[in-house]
This record gives sequence, structure tokens and C-alpha cells, in this order.
Amino acid sequence: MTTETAQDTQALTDGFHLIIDSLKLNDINTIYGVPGIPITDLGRMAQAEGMRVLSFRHEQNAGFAAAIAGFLTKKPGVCLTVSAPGFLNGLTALAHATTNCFPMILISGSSEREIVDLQQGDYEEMDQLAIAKPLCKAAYRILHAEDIGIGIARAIRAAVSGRPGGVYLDIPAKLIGQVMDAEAGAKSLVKVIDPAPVQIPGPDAVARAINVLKGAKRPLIILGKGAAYAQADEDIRTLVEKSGIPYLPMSMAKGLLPDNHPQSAGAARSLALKESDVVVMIGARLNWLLSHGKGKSWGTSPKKFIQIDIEPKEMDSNVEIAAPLVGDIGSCVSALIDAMGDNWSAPSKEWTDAIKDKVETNVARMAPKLMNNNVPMDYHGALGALRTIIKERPDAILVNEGANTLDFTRSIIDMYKPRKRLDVGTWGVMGIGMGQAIAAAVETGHPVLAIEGDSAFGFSGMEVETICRYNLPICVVVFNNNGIYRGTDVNPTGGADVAPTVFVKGSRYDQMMAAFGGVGVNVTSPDELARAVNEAMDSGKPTLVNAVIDPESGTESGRIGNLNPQSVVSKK
Ligand code: OXT
Ligand code: ADP
Ligand code: MG
Repeated sequence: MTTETAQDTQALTDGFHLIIDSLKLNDINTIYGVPGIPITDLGRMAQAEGMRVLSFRHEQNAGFAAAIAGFLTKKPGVCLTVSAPGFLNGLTALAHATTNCFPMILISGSSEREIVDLQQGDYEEMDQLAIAKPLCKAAYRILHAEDIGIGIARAIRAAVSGRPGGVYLDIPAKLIGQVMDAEAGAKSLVKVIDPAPVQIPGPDAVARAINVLKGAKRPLIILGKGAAYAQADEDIRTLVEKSGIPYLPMSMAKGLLPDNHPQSAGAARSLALKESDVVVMIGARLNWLLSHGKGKSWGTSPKKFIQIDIEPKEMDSNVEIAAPLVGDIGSCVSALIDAMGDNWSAPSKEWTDAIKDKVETNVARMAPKLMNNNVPMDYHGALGALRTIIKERPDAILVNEGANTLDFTRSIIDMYKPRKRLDVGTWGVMGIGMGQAIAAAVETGHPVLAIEGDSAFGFSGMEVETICRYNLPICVVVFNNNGIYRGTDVNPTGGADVAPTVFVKGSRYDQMMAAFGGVGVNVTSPDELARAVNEAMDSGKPTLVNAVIDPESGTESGRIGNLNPQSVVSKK
């Protein structure tokens, strides 16, 4: 007969459960990742505890999913990886999240400190914390079970407060297995209070901004993805409409107000940038996407910038900011609305008409191209068909990557609601496609249309199995022009290798989806494309449409060919 000791009757918990309990306590209920040593059981237990645990085929895609989940929900998206190689695979996405100001936490298992620090050759040995540090907003390691609650709280707050970004959390294998008293464990958990506190702009800063705006003859508002992230949709609409100022949406801010809004300057981009005299930046940076706020794209008329951003260091990053408005977008925009008072005078008709005329000219110029039913398809014909599909389904989420496929889609497909367009972001990174599509479907429950260049798709294409496995309502359209930018380059030496930008001709990407039980369709005309995509969006079945695009119809690097360095030695 055995006697029960105090030890036997004491309820215990461990690192596994403390991590799961901490995440759940903070309303984080989804994990994107790839299982393996030492985190396989963590994923299993998280699922057993009611979390959604989505396993990917490669950590980079899980990471891109977590990053965009952060953008869509304002909560950190969590990516869980194994040590060294898995960690490194997830790191691109963590850096991408930081670059794009998306809240994300990369939690990675790691090997034992004692062995790593003496470089004695542990299984998947790597000093992950040191490597992650320069690539993210914050990086932490937890060594003791009783610190898990505070460690996760710290990671959450670092990811979402101020300018959002990526956080690395290192969890050595030994920590995950550590045991402690359950009651003490429960007490050690931390629910983060007010993780992203409002940041109210100073009254002087608001008055300064209003003064600058009052002096404007040709004002312009630029909405960036920070404005979309902020979820201050009603205030932003009120500011735009009350002020009467034309606005230009950056790519992922499209739909914050519907693209067919009478004040949209989206189709008059060049004119709006060149001719404006006061520019109100809302959650957008004056980086390469805006030619750093200077040079040819901005014309010769002098500019004054008003900039709303939560990050004070963003001010004067490229050009002088006449009126910095540091705070969260919701607070700053509502302060501006209040300060405008009831008698705000709209900008001159001359200015708003100039924008409207340019919009109408550009839209009219594009319209006939979108109606073409050419075989093989060009970008306009194919996107003309898809444009109608999104118009009829404004709640659907559009994921978009490629070069020509990205640039044409951005200008051709109008968006009608906020946070419905997801794309390559600040880095122009290829590979976001399937991760973003999966997270968009999981986080929102809405159908997803992913419009992918054939090269772009290749970076995450294996995740079609993931899409089928979870039976997600995702329709992937691969714009197959046989290569990067165009499929027509030739090897100048006449050798057997094809040119570096060219792929196998006549590939059938649709068969990849069919291989995993999804629907695969090959289409050659806009009519066929419309039929296949409508069917997919209605059925919600995982579908991949291989859209055969004329290999001649793209241009080098899409609309950013000017960024390619030119050799002084002429091409052979
Ligand atoms: O005002 P004007 O007259 O100027 O006209 C503008 C608008 O007013 C007008 N417009 C409209 N007209 C009519 N109607 C409507 N509705 C309308 N809306 C707008 O149209 C024009 C253009 O408007 P836009 O687009 O707003 O303006 P503009 O001047 O283009 O804006 C400037 C930018 C810089 C803001 C904009 O161009 C932009 O956002 N660009 C982003 C570009 C980008 O990020 N590209 C991706 C990277 S390219 C390259 O790097 C690639 N790689 C290398 C690689 C990468 N990236 N990543 C990794 C991990 N590895 C390698 C690779 C491998 S792309 C790539 C693959 C490419 O091949 P694919 O097969 O995938 O794709 P295909 O090319 O299709 O073959
Ligand atoms: P885009 O590429 O669309 O121009 P950027 O990613 O360059 O947009 O800029 C987004 C900006 O928004 C960043 O400078 C970031 O600090 C800011 N931002 C993000 N969220 C908020 C918020 N809630 N309030 C204020 N600024 C924000
Ligand atoms: Mg291509």
C-alpha cells in the first residue's frame, strides 16, 4: 500500500499549459506554424485546449499568415516554429511584419542555453535571440515557467503598442517541459490591460495642422495602410467628406472609402502628387512608394506636409514635416474634425474639378481595354472580368502579388470596403500569397480571391494542400505568362538553358490544386475566367484557376522598372 505524499496530491502545471493559458487569457486563439521538436506537443495541446492550430508546409507562409492576421485584427498574429531552420524560415515574415508595422509574435522553440552558449553542438543549435534582435521590434527569452505569463504579456504589448511590429519570443525546450504548482502558475498569468493605449495629439499640434490646412489651395489627403490598420473608418470618412479634400489611397488603404468615391484621386495619382500644395499623410510613410516626398513625381510646386503617425521618429524622415501630428490615427483624426469647426470651406472647385477631370479621363481611357475578350488573355482583359466579380462581392478579400499582376490589379480592381486588399506591402515581397489568403479566410470567414503572378505563386504554392486540408473558401487565380514579368526572354548565347526569367511553358498550375482534392480549372479567355471564378466564389470550394496570359503582355518589373540599375555595357 502506498501513502500519498504532499507531492502526489499537489496539482501541477507545466510550460506547455502556461503558454497556452497565457495566450488564451489574452484572446489569442489561433496559432499558425509548422510542428516539430520541441514544439509538436505544444501545438497538439493548444488544439486540445480549443485553440485553432493551423499547420503549414513551410514556416515562411505561416509567418506571413500571422503577420496579416495582425493587420486584420489589431491583435498579434502568432507563428510557432521549431528551432534553428524553422526559426530562420519564419524570420523573413517577422522582419516583414516589422517593416510593415503589423503586430506579430514569432514563438520559436530553441535548444538548451548551456550548450548553445558554449557552442557544443546541440540539436538545431543556434543563438536565435541574438539573430532575431536586429530584425524585429523586440525580442525576449523566457527561462523559467513562472515567467511565462509576464513574458507573453510583454510580447503582446510590444507588438501592438505604439507603432506595431514583430516580436520574437524564444522558448527553450527545457522551459516548455518545466513543472510548477498549478495554483502559483495560474496566479502568474497576466492579462494585458489596455495593450495599445490611445495616444492623444497635443492641442498645439492640432492647431498647427489646422492652420497649415487652412492655408492650402490644393490640398490632398494620402491614406496609407496604417489608416486601414487603425480601424478608425468612420472618422476617416468624416474627415475626408467634411473637408471636401481629394484623397489618394495607398495600395492596402484602397477601399477605406470606396474607390468610386467622388473625392478619390486614385486614378489621378500623378496629377494629385504633382499639383498639390498641402498634403495630409494619414498612416503612410514618405518612403520609396511615395518617391520619398520629393523629386519629379512631386512636381515643382512647393509642398507642405501634415503627417499623422503614432511614431514620432517618422517625422522629417525624408522631408520637412510642417505639422507633425503624433498620436493614434483615431484620436488625431477626430481631433482634426473637431478643430475644423462647422464652417470649414471646401477646397476650390478649380482644384477638385482638375482632379475629377483627370480621374474621368484615365477611367475612360482604361474602360475599353477592360472589355476585350482576347485569347490569349492580356492583363486588362483578364482583370476586367475579375473586377466585376469583386464589385459584386465587396466583402470578399483580395490577395495580390506579382509584378505586372500586382500593378495592373491595383489600378484595375476597385475596392469598396476597408482592409479587403492585402498585398506585398512595403518590401514588395513575393511569397505572401497563400499565407495571406489562408489567414484572411481564417480570421474573417469571408471568401478570398488571390490574384497571383505565376512566379509569385511559386513562392508559397505548396500551401494549396493546406488550403484543401482546412477546406478554406479560397480561389487562387494564377496569371500564367510563363515567367517573371514576361515569358519571352531568350538565352542570348543560344545555349540549352532558358533565360533566367522564363519558366516551363504551358504549365498547368490548376493540376496542383486538383492533386489535393480541390477544384482545378484551366482558362484561356476572360469569359471562361469569369465563369470559373464566379463558380469558385459561390461554392467556397478551394479552387485554382490557371489563367493563360499572353507571355508578351507584361513589362520588365511592372510599373517599377525604373528601379533596375542599368549597365553601361550595352545588352548583347
Ligand atoms: O496618374 P497616372 O496617369 O500616373 O496613372 C496612374 C493612376 O492614376 C492610374 N489609375 C487608374 N486609371 C484608371 N482607372 C483606375 N481605376 C485607376 N487607378 C489608378 O494608373 C496609373 C498607375 O496607378 P498606380 O499604380 O496607383 O501608380 P504608380 O505610379 O504605379 O504608383 C507607384 C507605386 C510605387 C506606389 C506603385 O507602382 C506600387 O505600389 N508599386 C509596388 C510595386 C511592387 O512592390 N512590386 C513587387 C516587386 S517587383 C520585383 O521585385 C519582383 N520579383 C523579385 C523578388 C521579390 N519581389 N521578392 C522576393 C522575395 N524575391 C524576388 C519577382 C521574383 S516581381 C517578381 C515576380 C514577377 O513575376 P510574376 O509572374 O509573379 O508576375 P508578372 O509580372 O505578372 O509576370
Ligand atoms: P503605406 O505603405 O500604405 O504607405 P506605411 O506602412 O508606409 O503605409 O505606413 C504606415 C504608417 O502608419 C507607419 O508609419 C505606422 O507608424 C503608422 N501607424 C500604424 N498604425 C497606426 C495607428 N494606429 N495610429 C497612427 N499611426 C499608425
Ligand atoms: Mg509571370
